[in-house]
Amino acid sequence: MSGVDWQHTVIAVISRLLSVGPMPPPLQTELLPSAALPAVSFVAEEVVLLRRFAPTAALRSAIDAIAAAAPFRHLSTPGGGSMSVAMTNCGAWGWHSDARGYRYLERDPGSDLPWPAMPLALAELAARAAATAGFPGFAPDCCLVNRYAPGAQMGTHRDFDEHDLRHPIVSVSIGLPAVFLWYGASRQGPPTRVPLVDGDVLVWGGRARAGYHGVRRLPVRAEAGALRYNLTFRRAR
Ligand code: MD3
Ligand code: FE
Repeated sequence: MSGVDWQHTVIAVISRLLSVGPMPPPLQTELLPSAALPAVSFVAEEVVLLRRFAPTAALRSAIDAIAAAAPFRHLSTPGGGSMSVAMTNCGAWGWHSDARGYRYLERDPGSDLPWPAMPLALAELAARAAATAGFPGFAPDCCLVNRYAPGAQMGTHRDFDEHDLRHPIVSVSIGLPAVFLWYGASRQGPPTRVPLVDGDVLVWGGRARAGYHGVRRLPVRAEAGALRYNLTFRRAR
């Protein structure tokens, strides 16, 4: 990574910490070979990508333990469909969708038990990622676990079921690669396509927190049994 790239990153993170000055122009990360990617880069203003930041072998064990207590489910949408992504949660609050709408619940409706506690190592990883991206003091109370089989996708949407949108969101990609689609303030026009691989972490804060986004359909042909998981750490309340 060049000295100029580092200056760019350091100035941008410090300027956000101090809340002064404009953000730098986005880096064209899609155009660079992955070996040349800086550890911290900007997909857009206030969307920070931390390449290979997360230790995913340990996270897979954590996901297995969460799913043993609160099994993955394909939730229903208010419109009557079924989501291609299977979901579960850990933490004090869990995101849920059914015919009545989208909301956060303290118990898993599948079992009526509280969601499994968020492992301290997960909360610490999310806080460390947020701080690295320039959002110190993040204390998530929800980790939504998304499971993508080949052919699964997440349509364009915004996340606004959380109480206070000033808190950032931290997302961790695990397993099969996927293409994250970033539309920003309007869902019109072509999105920024961000290829995500195992261990990549994205942090959204500030105005980006309210942006439109989605995940492109995973290719149907994949190695048998291969899956993608995404952890999204949120402050729901
Ligand atoms: C950007 N998940 O769970 S990363 C979601 O990869 C979701 O599973 C995707 O979108 C996934 O809602 C994308 C997470 C993400 C979550 C919330 C956001 C990205 C966000 C809120 C604002 C902007
Ligand atoms: Fe989302």
